[in-house]
Amino acid sequence: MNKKLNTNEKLRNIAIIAHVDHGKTTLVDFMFKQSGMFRANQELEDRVMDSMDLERERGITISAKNCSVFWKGVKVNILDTPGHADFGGEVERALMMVDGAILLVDASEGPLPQTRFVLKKALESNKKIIVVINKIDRKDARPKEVLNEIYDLFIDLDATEKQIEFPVLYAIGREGIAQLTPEDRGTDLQPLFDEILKEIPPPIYDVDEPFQMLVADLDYSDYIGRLAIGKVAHGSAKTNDNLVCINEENQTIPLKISKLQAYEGLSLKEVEVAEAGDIIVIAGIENVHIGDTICNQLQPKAMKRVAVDEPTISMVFGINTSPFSGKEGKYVQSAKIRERLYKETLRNVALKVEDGESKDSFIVKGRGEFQMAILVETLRRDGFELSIGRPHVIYKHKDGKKLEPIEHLFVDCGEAFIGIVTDKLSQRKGRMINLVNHSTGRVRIEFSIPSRGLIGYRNEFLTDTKGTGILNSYLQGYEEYRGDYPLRLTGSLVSDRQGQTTGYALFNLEPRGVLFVTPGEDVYEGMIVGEHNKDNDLNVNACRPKKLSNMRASSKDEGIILTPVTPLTLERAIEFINDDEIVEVTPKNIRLRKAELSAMARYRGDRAF
Ligand SMILES: Nc1nc2c(ncn2[C@@H]2O[C@H](COP(=O)(O)OP(=O)(O)OP(=O)(O)O)[C@@H](O)[C@H]2O)c(=O)[nH]1
Ligand SMILES: [Mg+2]
Repeated sequence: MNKKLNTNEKLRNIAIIAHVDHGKTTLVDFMFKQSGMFRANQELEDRVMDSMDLERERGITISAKNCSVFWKGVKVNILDTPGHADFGGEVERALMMVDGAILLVDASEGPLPQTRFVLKKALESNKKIIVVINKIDRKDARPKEVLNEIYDLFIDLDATEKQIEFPVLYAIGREGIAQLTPEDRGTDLQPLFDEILKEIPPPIYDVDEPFQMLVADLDYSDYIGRLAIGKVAHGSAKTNDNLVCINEENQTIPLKISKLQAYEGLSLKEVEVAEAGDIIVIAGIENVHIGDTICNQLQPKAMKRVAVDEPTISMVFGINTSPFSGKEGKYVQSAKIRERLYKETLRNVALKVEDGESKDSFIVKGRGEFQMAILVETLRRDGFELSIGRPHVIYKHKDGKKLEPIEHLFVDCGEAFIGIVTDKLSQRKGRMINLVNHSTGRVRIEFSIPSRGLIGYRNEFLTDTKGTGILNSYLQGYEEYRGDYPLRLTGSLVSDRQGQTTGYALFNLEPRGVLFVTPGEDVYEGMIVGEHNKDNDLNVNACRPKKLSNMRASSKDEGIILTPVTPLTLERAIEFINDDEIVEVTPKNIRLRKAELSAMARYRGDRAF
């Protein structure tokens, strides 16, 4: 083929990738501040890219976001990505748009499971990597060893010789400093910016090709409708241009660009012309999906669709069928929930939604229970009421065998906890593959364990290790099903009636287990009010009043001191429930309940969900 390739020297597109909390968003803050995008006296919030409410509250990045800075006359588009394993789909999506990546590694923690995942994705798509060993200000920083571990990781991932010759920088992201050796005393991020301009290739395009762009992200604006985001592969486009969109079925759908935007700093700016290599936002098409190609009408040519990793867990979402349904939320109908869930899949490549067995239920598939919890939390804040079932892993079948997803799990904990951790993980079909004792009082243990064994384990692990243990895992692949084990060793305390809880009743229930409710809460028959400390369910009366006198309201039992109740978070609720239980979610409350509410029907063995 006769290709006339050219490069756009005025542009660089990079993604920042790392394990969770290694400092990506903080580094982007300082890249902003130092590139002069902000006036000297302008206040910039910390972790400005974490703009969603949930991100700010939890201090983590959930969705990948784009921004741009100018350095020495070159526009650098920066994509900040999440480091939590459940949002790995966002990283895959971000990598579709860039020519290189900054791999950030904590100078003390070294490469962790998600470092491996993101690096693997970046190497597979042949991105140029700049390694930045970050947080060298930490007292326990060990930059030289960490660098060796990074080399080992590259080798382990079968990097080519060229890929292994990566440039390395050392940084204190939180102070906006990068330097070429660990010993230097840097003052700013100039070495990092210079390295980006030098090492990350400018976007390459074919001068003879007309406009072509792979849709890597979608957004929505109430004013201009659906927005398609991607890097212009070849050619250029102007507002009002007539183009086509090629979808997965290879159909071409005509479109007219109603608005063209590009990233400038933190916001979008309308542009006349989109040039080759830039990351742009196109308005003017309603029916567009991630992976589609937007291109010229006369020579429509689809780009290769990027395959992203398959979801590993599934959960049933349904309407709220509790006696309190419709009291606390704005949206309760299945049509609304359905519409909202399908809309979410347009934005999130790692999420799949299917209609469920009944018209009021939907099967949502994703990468982990945390991703699910975040989705449910988002819906809840939007005013939805819904019910959700226990997460299940997605099995595969091959040659008549049932295969299940297996994780490689890294446990870091105090020596004293080796026993309990190993014990619990082997109950869940985990196999120990390595144990390293650093002689510092802490150990690192590696396990190979079915993904289903980790559902519901994280909370237990934190309790078992007194809050000091660290758990990390990555999906290793599929293996033959390792057999059943009991899901939860405890039963539930289930309310046998509708009413309001009393301190008196709860006080008397305390010896039976751990309670989830406080006095004065509305409960209904079939609602779970606590975890039973035996393995069976127990129907209880949580509303029993103390002998009533005229003087005292039944829910105010003076003189009773109850053990404080830890508020139920969504994650805890999702991890807790058994197969015959569901979580009721409303904007105001999270309740646990039996799927079948009637104690009589449960006794007879009827099935409701
Ligand atoms: N000691 C030290 N701490 C840092 C440095 N940079 C960031 N941190 C801290 O590390 C924590 C995580 O920072 P973030 O920037 O949110 O990390 P992230 O990689 O964006 O996290 P996710 O997006 O959730 O994956 C914060 O508490 C930062 O203050 C650094 O250079 N030194
Ligand atoms: Mg972040």
